[in-house]
Amino acid sequence: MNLFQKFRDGLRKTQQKLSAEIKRIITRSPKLDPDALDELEATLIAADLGVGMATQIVARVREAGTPDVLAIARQEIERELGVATRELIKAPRPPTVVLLAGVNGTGKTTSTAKLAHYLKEQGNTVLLAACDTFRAAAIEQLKIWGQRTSCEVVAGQYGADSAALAFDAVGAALSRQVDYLLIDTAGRLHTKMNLMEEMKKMRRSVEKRLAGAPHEVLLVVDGTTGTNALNQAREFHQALGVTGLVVSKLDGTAKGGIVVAIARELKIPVKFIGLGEQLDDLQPFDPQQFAAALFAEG
Ligand SMILES: Nc1nc2c(ncn2[C@@H]2O[C@H](COP(=O)(O)OP(=O)(O)OP(=O)(O)O)[C@@H](O)[C@H]2O)c(=O)[nH]1
Ligand SMILES: [Mg+2]
Repeated sequence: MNLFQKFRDGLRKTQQKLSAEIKRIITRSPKLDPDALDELEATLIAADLGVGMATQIVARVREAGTPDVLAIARQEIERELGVATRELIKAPRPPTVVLLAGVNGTGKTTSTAKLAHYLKEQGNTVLLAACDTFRAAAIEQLKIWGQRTSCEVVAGQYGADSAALAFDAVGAALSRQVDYLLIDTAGRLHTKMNLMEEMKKMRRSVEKRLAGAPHEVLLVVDGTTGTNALNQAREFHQALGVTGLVVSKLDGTAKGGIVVAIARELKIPVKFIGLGEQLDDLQPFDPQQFAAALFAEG
């Protein structure tokens, strides 16, 4: 399946809702009178594209005076987000260390596994670190993913110091000469200062073991939580210096436009999007393909 088809399938809920609503608006008012344009704006906002993006699309539709809303929306999104795929940062010398962070249940562990799968498909060796030593069964969960992806997992005991474990995991990645080390961490609310401090400590301890690491700090946000994801991203970024976002669970929502709002409002690139629960459901974010899939006919 090509990337467009994957995006298309994963974003089906959002796409179908947008397409049906837009069709209804145009059928009722082919010349798009002011009421219809207001309705169009509300429809775009309801898909979580953000007020700014929605206003911009509606302004262009008004100017153009054509009912080809889908094409205009695609163009505007592409223009806003650019066309390039955002690649994962690679260390000048292996291992590349990737730290995954986020609030509880956003999809960190699953995304860690999917990312391992993605990197292995490209011929890399990958080591996983189970630095969620807090939640019951978190270590076993990552070990199962390790088996499924044929990746070794560095793990400790529950209650162990996650910063010390991350330090050791970097050491293991160095001595085993793997290409990538992916560090799964415990879910934490961005408003809980002590937990954010713990995360900062983990970051520092990774850097202490290997200068320049972590090369990527990926924040995993749940795409179904709408604008909450934006607030989380701001807080985590301030504390940790987030280098990229993973927006998960876009297959489970009709509000997939949130990716556009996030990419537009934060100066942090969306690197991957999660479109399902299987290993190959994490896709590099390609704004052009995304826009085409979101505003497709039918
Ligand atoms: N539909 C769908 N489900 C997803 C996606 N990503 C993760 N999930 C599901 O979301 C649930 C939580 O995923 P986890 O990876 O355990 O989340 P987590 O952030 O590690 O959770 P904690 O470690 O408890 O904070 C699981 O049931 C996953 O299968 C996705 O892209 N689409
Ligand atoms: Mg987890």
